[in-house]
Amino acid sequence: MKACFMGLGYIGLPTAIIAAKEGGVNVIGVDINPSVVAQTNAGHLHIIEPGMEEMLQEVVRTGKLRASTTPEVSDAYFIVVPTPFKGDHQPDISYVEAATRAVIPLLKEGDLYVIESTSPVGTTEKMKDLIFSERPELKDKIFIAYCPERVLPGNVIYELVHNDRVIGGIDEASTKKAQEFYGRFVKGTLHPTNARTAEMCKLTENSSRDVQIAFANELSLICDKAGINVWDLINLANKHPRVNILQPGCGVGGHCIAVDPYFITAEFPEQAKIIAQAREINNYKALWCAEKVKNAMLRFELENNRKPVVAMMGLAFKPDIDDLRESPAKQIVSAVMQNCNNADILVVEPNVKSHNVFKLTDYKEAYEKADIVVFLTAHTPFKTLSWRDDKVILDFCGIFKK
Ligand code: SAJ
Repeated sequence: MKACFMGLGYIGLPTAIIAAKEGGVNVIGVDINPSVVAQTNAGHLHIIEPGMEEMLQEVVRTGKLRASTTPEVSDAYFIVVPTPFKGDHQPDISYVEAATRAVIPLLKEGDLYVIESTSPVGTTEKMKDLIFSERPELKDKIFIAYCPERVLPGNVIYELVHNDRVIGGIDEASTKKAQEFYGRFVKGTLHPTNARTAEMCKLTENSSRDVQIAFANELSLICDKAGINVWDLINLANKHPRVNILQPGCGVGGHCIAVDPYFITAEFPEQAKIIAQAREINNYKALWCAEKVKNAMLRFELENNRKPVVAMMGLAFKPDIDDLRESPAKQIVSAVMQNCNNADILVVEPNVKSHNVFKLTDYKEAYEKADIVVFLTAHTPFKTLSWRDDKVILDFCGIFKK
């Protein structure tokens, strides 16, 4: 079995590696970026994922995985490219289409074609029509399916193998064929459905989490006004056997949860009211946090006749990772720095050695020096610090839960 993975990013590359290592598949990994191809062939992991580089080195050494800028004739093709936005949060499937066009000339009878990229509902059917318009002789002779991933960045090696997956073919034979392939390395259950449901399922999962986080963030805004500790409140409400509220934070970041809901709102604006509102609340929370910091700085200056030293604790989009993509913490730090009037801002991110924009300070040193401490990301080391009454502490991510 030879498989061609179109896209060697945060999902494509780990899936290609695991398919090669655990699935006994000969993999050709394709990326349009020659540097990604060169690094992959050299056994160097260009993404951030603990434990993955060793696995890459093994599959490159044993010849099970090779990277290239062009696809090759295979038995199965996987489209794992980004689906960004164009204009006003309208999903752009042009990369999916370009990757599909690149493999169309290589397809032969009996092949499997799978889209993994997060995609608007109907994308798999669109690509099916594109394939058959170019290669009408393959109609009913190849297998086409949609199979989204659901791995959590930072825990990809485990989750790629153990998570259940949803597999939706354009017909039952396609679903079965895709199940057979994923069964080579997935130990979780492979749930069969149709392509449209599988597409919507991926969008639903991330929208569901976004809505739940928005609920927690909304509670934090209400509690701030009402003089109630939101952490205590949620803890107590969660003692109810059927209540399970998530944690508020400084916004929602990353490339998935803050993005995927727009794939639904763009297509179903009349129906997707809660989903759209959740996006607004989670975006607003970051602006609200930045305003809180600016107000605290102003108050400090008025009361002390000098500018404060401010420690901004955390840049990553979530705890204990070094991934700063689409991070609300980073957005808040930038907003505060733009408005700081020369106040001394110490930026802390213990998971990153250096940054091209921010000069980083050790977390203990920053905590010691600062008049105002702003907790943005709940990194574990921050939890070793003790509460200080002599500082203004803005705890947006529940380090002290005060
Ligand atoms: N967050 C909160 N409060 C919480 C939980 C999370 O504010 O109680 C924030 C985080 O700080 C972060 C954001 O939400 O800024 C997203 O983090 P996350 O851990 O919820 O999710 P991601 O983006 O790392 O991964 C998600 C996962 N989806 C779900 O949990 C439904 C993952 O399983 C998906 O594979 C991934 O998106 C993806 O690739 O789609």
